[in-house]
Amino acid sequence: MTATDALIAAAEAHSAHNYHPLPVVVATADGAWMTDVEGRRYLDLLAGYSALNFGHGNRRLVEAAKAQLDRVTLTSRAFYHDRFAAFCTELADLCGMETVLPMNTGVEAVETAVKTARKWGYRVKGVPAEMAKVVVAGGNFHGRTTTVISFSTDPEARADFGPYTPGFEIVPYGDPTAMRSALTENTVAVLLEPIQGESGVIVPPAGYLPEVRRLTRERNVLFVADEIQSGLGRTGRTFACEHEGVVPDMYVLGKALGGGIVPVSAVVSSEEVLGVFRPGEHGSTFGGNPLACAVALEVLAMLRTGEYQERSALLGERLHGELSALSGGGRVTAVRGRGLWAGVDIAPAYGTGREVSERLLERRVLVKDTHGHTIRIAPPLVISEEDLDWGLAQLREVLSA
Ligand code: IF1
Repeated sequence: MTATDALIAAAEAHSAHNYHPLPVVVATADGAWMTDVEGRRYLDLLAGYSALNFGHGNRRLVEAAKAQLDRVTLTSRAFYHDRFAAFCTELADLCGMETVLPMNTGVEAVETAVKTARKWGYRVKGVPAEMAKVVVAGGNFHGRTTTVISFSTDPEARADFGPYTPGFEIVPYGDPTAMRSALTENTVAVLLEPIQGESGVIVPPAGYLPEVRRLTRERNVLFVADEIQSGLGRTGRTFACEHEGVVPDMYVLGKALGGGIVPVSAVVSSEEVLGVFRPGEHGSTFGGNPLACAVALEVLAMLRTGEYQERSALLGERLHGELSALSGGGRVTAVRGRGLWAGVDIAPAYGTGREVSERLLERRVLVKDTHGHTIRIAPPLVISEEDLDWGLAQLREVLSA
């Protein structure tokens, strides 16, 4: 029995089976590469679902974390700490907004956004108590808490977790007419991914996001953009909304904000919106902790120059150019995405997304399948051109075998 087999068997024996991982056991990682317990190196084209935009073991981020580890790592929000003001100021500045509420995981930030919108609805918009509605899109993925899966349209994410939280309307993604019809005087927010990740990297029709922006402004409804996966350089811009010239009322951020080192998430909005909170009305043990702020401050410094966004845009052209060439051969039925982010639909006759992922694993390339016949490609933004080309060559080989 190899070390890989032994470690997989032990993991499966003592953990809930809420995942079906590929049979690889990672031991170390650096940049765009991970090394398994047998010493085999793999090109990481998943990057922790965009939590690793800056690559594994990014020196600037590791140094920032190490320095903070020897200072203070947790104070709770019962006290201030000396990284907190800079984190909030710099993050608000990156977003072009005023106020930050820090949390840890993405879904906590989504829950915070829903609570904020509801409270704003009651205290500012004047929606009658308990009547607030939030409009979401079919095919959404915003996390896995009970409230958030209450408005999921994915049976796997939702089944047998009821009773579900009320107060959500689901409309088809990309349909402005349906969006317009769904907005009522009790609607407090529209919550959308600017590009739907889990659904298969679904880019909405041009003009959709600007129309949602227009409608929500016209009807005094908060436009909440979940940029947890699409944001922070992934699509070639700081935020995916920028591709359509849209600025939402609220950004929901996570994943790469923590540099792939610590969970860091946040809701960023105006003082009018986030000013609805009074002390004691919301919080989190680890939200905005010194270690999280130290790492996130370095992430923000790296994003401020725009170099990672430009790199994602440039390498994204290479990625989509190659994928479009592949889609001519009949094995790939569709390619979607922006920047260094793509969803690739595999022709059912050829295989499932899982089967393609397993064949790529044999060639030392790691991707993730989703919804049967789609694979998602999201390399660290630091991937070299030659590594990207090599990874795509393996995909070409797998699809032409
Ligand atoms: C898993 C999916 C991706 C997200 C958006 C909020 C969250 C996520 C747009 C919640 C998280 C993660 C969850 C992770 C796999 C991954 C994922 F397949 F689940 F859907 F990326 F597409 N908004 N997405 O993508 O953030 O609480 O997880 O920090 O659950 O396996 P979180």
